[in-house]
Amino acid sequence: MPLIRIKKPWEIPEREITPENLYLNRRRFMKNLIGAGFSVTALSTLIGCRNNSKTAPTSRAVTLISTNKFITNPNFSQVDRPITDEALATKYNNFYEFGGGKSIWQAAQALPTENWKVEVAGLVKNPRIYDVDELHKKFPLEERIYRFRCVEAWAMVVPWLGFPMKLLMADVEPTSKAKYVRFTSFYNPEITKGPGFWATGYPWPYTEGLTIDEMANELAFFAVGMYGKSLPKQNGAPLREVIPWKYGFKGAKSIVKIDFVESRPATFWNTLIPNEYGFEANVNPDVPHPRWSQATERVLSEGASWSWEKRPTLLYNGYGEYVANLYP
Ligand SMILES: Nc1nc2c(c(=O)[nH]1)N[C@H]1C(S)=C(S)[C@@H](COP(=O)(O)O)O[C@H]1N2
Ligand SMILES: [Mo]
Repeated sequence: MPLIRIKKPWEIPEREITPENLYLNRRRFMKNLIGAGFSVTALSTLIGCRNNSKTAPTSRAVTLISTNKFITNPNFSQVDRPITDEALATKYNNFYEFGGGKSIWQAAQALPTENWKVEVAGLVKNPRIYDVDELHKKFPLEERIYRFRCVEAWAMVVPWLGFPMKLLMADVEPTSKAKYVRFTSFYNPEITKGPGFWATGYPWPYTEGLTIDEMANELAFFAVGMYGKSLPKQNGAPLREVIPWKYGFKGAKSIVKIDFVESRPATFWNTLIPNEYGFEANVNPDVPHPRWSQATERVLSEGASWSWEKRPTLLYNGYGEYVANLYP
């Protein structure tokens, strides 16, 4: 006879908890709330209305990429664990522009991805404004199965579709002065108003950055798709960064601008909470986050996160053979 177990109060909220934001909840939340003129009643109403991902229909990813147009890169055709279910990877997201919980996938459908342009500027010989469709044609798409590790200690495995960043670098030709690159995500508070009240005072738009050498690394990838289809909006359509040896927050979604610059750019999380989210942010089991250990990770699965399989965290997320030489 199956055991009927009543859910403990902490089981349900845990899936929705966003540790990346807890500090802010404590420190800024009330301030922002009051600043924005919201009452505590308004807040509880909003939280109560949040959609439950379990009842949501399957992904609305648009299939724009024809399946015979890419090959799986043989160097990245498998990892040490199974590929995460598409339904999980597309329903459990961090995309703060659309809300502070994990169930933002419906809100993210407001992202206008038509006629998307990506501007490449700064210290390059050939500044360009790319059409996303042009990118698809210009750089041969390949599939790469990468481990993904969020700084919050959950992990997944995703078959991304895209092209190595070094191909775009070769096209725009950074000058010798360029030492860093900054990626800027789409931001329009009229559209991305999911979080509304609590995002007040955040350093929008979302930005991230790499050194030039990191960008030129074989692993650094621009994804335009996942699971053989175009990227769903909630996963950062139509173009996002994928940096598999770094924590997930380093991978800006829905990129509109790429700037090559001389000095280290200010980035979203590093500006907000510098002692918790460093610029480099390489996955490292021996460097704990100030609020939790990074020694283990939990494999994104069905059900409550305390029940997910725990695995030891790998240095550089297991990609040391490609990237350790960047950090002597
Ligand atoms: N623009 C933008 N990019 C973002 C984020 C965000 O909030 N906004 N969250 C980051 C974090 S913390 C993670 S873990 C990954 C999550 O990607 P996924 O939702 O595809 O799993 O996106 C990263 N890129
Ligand atoms: Mo994250």
